[in-house]
Amino acid sequence: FIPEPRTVAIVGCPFSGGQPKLGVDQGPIHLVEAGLISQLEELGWKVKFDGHHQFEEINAAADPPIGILKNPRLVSRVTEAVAKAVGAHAAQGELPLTLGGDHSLAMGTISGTLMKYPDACVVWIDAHADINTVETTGSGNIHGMPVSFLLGIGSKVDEFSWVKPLLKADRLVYIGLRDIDAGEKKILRDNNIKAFSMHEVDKYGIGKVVDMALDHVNPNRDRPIHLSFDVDALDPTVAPSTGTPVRGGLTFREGHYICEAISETGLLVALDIMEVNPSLADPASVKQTVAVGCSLARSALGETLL
Ligand code: EXY
Ligand code: MN
Ligand code: MN
Ligand code: MN
Repeated sequence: FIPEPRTVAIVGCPFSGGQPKLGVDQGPIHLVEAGLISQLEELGWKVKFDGHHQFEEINAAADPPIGILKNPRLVSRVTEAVAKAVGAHAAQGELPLTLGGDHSLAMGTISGTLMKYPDACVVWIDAHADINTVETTGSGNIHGMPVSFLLGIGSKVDEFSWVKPLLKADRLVYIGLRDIDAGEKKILRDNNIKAFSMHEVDKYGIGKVVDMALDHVNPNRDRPIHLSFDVDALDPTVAPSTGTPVRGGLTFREGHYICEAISETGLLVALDIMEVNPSLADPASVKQTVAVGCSLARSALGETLL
């Protein structure tokens, strides 16, 4: 789907409004400063980067909660801008690589991908399902909700009317889950959404899990793939600098294997690296987490071990 010369467009999103911890907005800045652009050029990609996105600011006073949802206007406007940016890069045949920032951004990135590729499937790598609705969210943090908006489940919020329910439940698959709210478990069951938790990773091994995941969303290996990778899917010993770490996660190799296997399909059209928070944990842990974010991106974009 990506014509030669293969071009990756970096969409740097210094945004933290989908959750309460400061610092995740610095994730994209650290990833770029760690040398991500030259690393991707070394893999043979043409890299477009015109600076991190500047988002409109809406102060808290002008953005009171809607129901339980926190920062709703800010999250809506930022993610709508991201959808347009990602959609425009995809329309030009470029592969958008969105650097977060919190995972509410995926409401924008996946909307943008589906504008250009309506039959795309989504592979969501995360400790969490991020599928709470307005009815089920306990926190009101929108980074725990983007998938429900993309699927069009739960009651609608006017502020988010721009999000079209373009994602079908059978075009979505999860790997790495281990911290799912009760309401989310019911949503996954009721909508027949395929999910490979850490239990299945332990049971079958990551190779078989990725095969099964792709067999589900992409049986003929002909649909475009959007890979949305939350670094908290990795074990906290591997990616410590993230806002909602959960023990028992993917190893370094399991995380990279997923990216390599998707790269091998030749079907990747968009990539998100999300939830790197350089203000959490000690400097060595920050450096390690940022380096892992870069190496996941390289693996997804074709870096091989041999
Ligand atoms: N399920 C919890 C909530 O909805 O607040 C935690 C969500 C964490 C989401 C992180 C980004 O993946
Ligand atoms: Mn751009
Ligand atoms: Mn997430
Ligand atoms: Mn997560």
